[in-house]
Amino acid sequence: MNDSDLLVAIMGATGSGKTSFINVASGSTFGVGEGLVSRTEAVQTTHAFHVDGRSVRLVDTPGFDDTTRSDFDILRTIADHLTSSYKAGKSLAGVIYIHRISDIRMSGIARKNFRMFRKICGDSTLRNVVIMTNMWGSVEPSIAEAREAELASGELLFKPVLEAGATMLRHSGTSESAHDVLRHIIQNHGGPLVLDVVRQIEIEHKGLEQTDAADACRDEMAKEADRLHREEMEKVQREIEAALKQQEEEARRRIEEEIRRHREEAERAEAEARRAAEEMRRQREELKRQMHAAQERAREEARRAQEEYERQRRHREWEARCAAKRAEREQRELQARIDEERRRREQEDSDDEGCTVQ
Ligand SMILES: Nc1nc2c(ncn2[C@@H]2O[C@H](COP(=O)(O)OP(=O)(O)O)[C@@H](O)[C@H]2O)c(=O)[nH]1
Ligand SMILES: [Mg+2]
Repeated sequence: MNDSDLLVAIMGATGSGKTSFINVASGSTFGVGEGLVSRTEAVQTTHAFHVDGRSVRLVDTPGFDDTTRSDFDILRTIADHLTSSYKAGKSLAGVIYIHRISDIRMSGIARKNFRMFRKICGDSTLRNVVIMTNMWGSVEPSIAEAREAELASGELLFKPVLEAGATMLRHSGTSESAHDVLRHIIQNHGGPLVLDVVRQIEIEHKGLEQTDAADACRDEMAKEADRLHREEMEKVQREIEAALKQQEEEARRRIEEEIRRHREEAERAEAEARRAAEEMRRQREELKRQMHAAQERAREEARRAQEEYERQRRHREWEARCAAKRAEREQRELQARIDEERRRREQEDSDDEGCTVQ
């Protein structure tokens, strides 16, 4: 590497398009990530290429959202590289921070990357920092322009760095556009930039842990721990609520089941009572019917007995009449025999008077 090469560091979240920008600007073929999937990235520097007759090299840096490394590891990787370059006398001409204009809003990861970028650079170097927006082709131009204006005016977004000397530029995706951005940095180059993290380590002789960037890193990690803790607490809370809800649900189901059982029992008892009443009514009807039949039978029997009695009475009367007639006849016969006997005696007596006893 030639000492007169201008180094430009490219920073931004993973997936923001750092490597793509570097490839299109320098003709390199560094590996480009797929979407937002985080890849373990190292710091890598391109070969030298020319912009407006100046020899430029671009430094690709990992974003602070690597899934396999801590933010502190990433900071160490970047800081080690930058301090080595500084010690080797290589001149950092500027820094490009990339932000996707296609993002609907600035995500937590994007904000974290921006905060880390600010602490790594510090305020004094902002005069040659470019906030570069890309992916303009993915958004309706009017929407993208409105977003750009919002990013440039937001107190928590890019406004403070723009006010402190940084410039906001667009990258359309072509090498021309990439060179325009680099041209701005070259033209603005007024001597080597010593980033805060490098100054604190190499000039103030602080350990990496004592740098502002390390502080920011700890803040970020604390925030992350806080977020995870909050998420964990929210998850526990949700689980408790879900468990309570389930308990309530089960209690409600039990009560409903109890009510249903009671209702069924009541309905059964009611049906039973209805059946018993019906049975009683039926038995009463039957009894009435039987009583009626018995009365009928008794009346019939009485009628028959009366008839029988009448018949027997008539029969006895007839017998009595017969007996009376017979008795009358026998009396007459007896009277006749008596009369006969009397006549016969009188005859005999008269006969006896006519004849003398000898
Ligand atoms: N549409 C569009 N996609 C881009 C652009 N730059 C990068 N990408 C895509 O964004 C994804 C991440 O890009 P990459 O360069 O790996 O991002 P890095 O993680 O910051 O290095 C890849 O799928 C790229 O193809 C761009 O200017 N326009
Ligand atoms: Mg990359």
